[in-house]
Amino acid sequence: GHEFWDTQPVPKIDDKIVESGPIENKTLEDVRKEPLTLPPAFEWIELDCNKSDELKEIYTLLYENYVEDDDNMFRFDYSPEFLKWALQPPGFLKEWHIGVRVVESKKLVGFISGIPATIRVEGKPITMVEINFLCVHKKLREKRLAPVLIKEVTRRVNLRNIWQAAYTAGVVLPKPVAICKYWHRSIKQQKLVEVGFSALPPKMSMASMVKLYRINDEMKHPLRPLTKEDVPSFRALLDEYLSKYKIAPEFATDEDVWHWFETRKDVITCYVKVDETTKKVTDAFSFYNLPSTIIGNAKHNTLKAAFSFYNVATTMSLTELVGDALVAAKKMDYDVYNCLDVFENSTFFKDLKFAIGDGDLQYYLYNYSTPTKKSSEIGLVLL
Ligand code: MYA
Ligand code: JJ1
Repeated sequence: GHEFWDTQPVPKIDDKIVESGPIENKTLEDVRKEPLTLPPAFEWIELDCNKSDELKEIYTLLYENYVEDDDNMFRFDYSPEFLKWALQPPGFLKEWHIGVRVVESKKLVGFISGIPATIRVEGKPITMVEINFLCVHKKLREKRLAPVLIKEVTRRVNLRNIWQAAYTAGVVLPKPVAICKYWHRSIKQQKLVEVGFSALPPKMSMASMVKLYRINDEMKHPLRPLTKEDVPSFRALLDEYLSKYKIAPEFATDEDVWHWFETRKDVITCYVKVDETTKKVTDAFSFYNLPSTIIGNAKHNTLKAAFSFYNVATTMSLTELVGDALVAAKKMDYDVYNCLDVFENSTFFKDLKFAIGDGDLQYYLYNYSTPTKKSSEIGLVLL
């Protein structure tokens, strides 16, 4: 049983869902006006990502306590600049960047965040919050602090008259709308083997492995970084492309697109191909930078990973486009390129020599039931 999740407006694990819509309908009057009660040693705070010391506190909590792989060999290391980008899109609310401090020491021991987003579910745009970076300090685990953080963010979102959320997690909860797999493309073979990210196949030498995974030095197509001038046509391309998927974001303004796709060093990379005569964007790849701390390795401290974000191909195959993304990632010194089996991504895994990972990513909606989706019907990537 799920003591907490059983009380929430989410489908039960074995519900068979045939129609789409909200699970419950509430109004502002139903929403509690005071913050949830924390145990007396703790207090609620709002974190301001524009203050470098507060941003650094979030960074440090996550650096030491956030998501690890199943064997506790790697832990995500989201940089402060990345967190600022992820938490401050147009229309963000500081009141949704929620921390829990120890009253006496002022130490940050819990965090959860929300950002506003419009998500289309089977074509219908729904105003939602995207929840991410839920984290409880390792020393305070399994004390039911996570449900309090989740209820407090829910309350603050509800107070803004928003009743649905989207989130992803590596764990299975009631009830995934889709179960997706991570796939990985090796770039720096030797290092990946040395840190235990990949195993050298039994009958293979390092030299033949390096040869197998060789990547060109130059891109095959004339792609260059996205500029502000490209944004209106890129937004149109993206919007048209995303409308094919059963769950996908709506980038409502040029400002949104520029926020999410402007190249920011060590955060996000976005390259486009522009038609010479019409000046319209016809193709684009993007990936974000999410390194992991390598836990307890004498030789290497961090694994540099690029994560596939949004890719749209119209004048070349998706395989060729992502092939060029791999060229860019190699040039930028990444060790590995990671990708979910969302979108049409499964169509290029074999040709581009991806291998399946040992991690799943479950997609969830809060207070919205809709039939279970295949991973290829998902058009949403959360950070
Ligand atoms: S996913 C990333 C989550 N973070 C990590 O994995 C980092 C490392 N782990 C930790 O920091 C802790 O283990 C966490 C749990 C904080 C995850 N999502 O306090 P507890 C349920 C939702 O005793 P702890 C991301 O950020 C668990 O099933 N629920 O446990 C998206 C149990 O409930 P139940 C989770 O280990 C987050 C209860 O918590 C998760 O100390 C989306 C136990 O609580 C999880 N990842 O802390 C959040 N893990 O008894 C939901 C465990 O019922 C948002 N649990 O089984 C919902 C929408 C809200 C907004 C709505 C607005 C309309
Ligand atoms: O990165 C992941 N797995 C890797 C490393 C495994 C280390 C041992 N557990 C992996 N490697 C094998 C593939 C290899 C690739 C190169 C070529 C040869 C083969 O499988 C996994 C994903 O697969 N990552 C995680 O488990 C991290 C957590 C994922 C859940 C994220 C939840 C985020 C929530 C945000 O809201």
